[in-house]
Amino acid sequence: MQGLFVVVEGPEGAGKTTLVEGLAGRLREAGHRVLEVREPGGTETAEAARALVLDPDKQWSPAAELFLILAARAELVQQVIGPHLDEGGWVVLSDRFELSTEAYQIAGRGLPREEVLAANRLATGGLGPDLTLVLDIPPEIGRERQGAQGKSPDRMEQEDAALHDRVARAFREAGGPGVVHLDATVPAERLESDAWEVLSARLDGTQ
Ligand code: T5A
Repeated sequence: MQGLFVVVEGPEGAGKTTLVEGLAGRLREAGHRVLEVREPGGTETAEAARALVLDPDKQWSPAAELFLILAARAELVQQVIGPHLDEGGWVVLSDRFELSTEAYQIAGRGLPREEVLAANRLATGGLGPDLTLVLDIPPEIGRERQGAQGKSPDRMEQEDAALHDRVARAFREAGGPGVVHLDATVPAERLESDAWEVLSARLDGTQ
């Protein structure tokens, strides 16, 4: 089997991290080698960029925010994701990737699409997911779930509801090769089994 790059995407509090953990467990039980990463993050320098970009006490222009995220992505792809996929046999599961840039920096912040996509290509060297699972959820339900966790909001979570509505719409309308939408308003166990159905079919090569 060649390496398979799978990304879980969606608005804040949609259940991405919970789903990535659940799918990683199922994949390991099925005998697959799995690498779990999150974006931004996944290397020492990418985690440093994440801390800067999500720090609620810092202010960044939209372009500076983009470049911090892409700096983190370039490191993660070059140092971690690329080498694992090159080895073959690995399933890489990422909590967010480039669709988040389309949703937050292009739809949310209003940065110009073509320039952002070109900069992203430079950061990734053209590497993109084979399968993107988009968790569909109204932003207010995601916010409620996050609120119930009692964590203090990061810089993105403090943005106004209008930005999060644009982000959520971009995720809802996302399409193209390898993009599959899942209803994330259902209980976590149900979402995991729906996602597993899609992923295992992809692994079997039947989709
Ligand atoms: N960013 C990122 C950009 O702006 N551009 C980019 O290009 C990239 C890559 C990253 C931030 O960076 C920004 C976007 C983000 O603001 P993050 O922590 O990865 O931050 O993203 P969040 O969405 O903030 O992560 P969360 O951890 O808050 O949300 P998750 O991962 O979607 O949700 P999860 O699994 O942690 O679950 C949240 C709560 O809901 C419960 C869980 O138990 C938990 O309490 N839950 C459910 N409850 C009911 N039903 C279900 N199905 C549930 N699934 C989980």
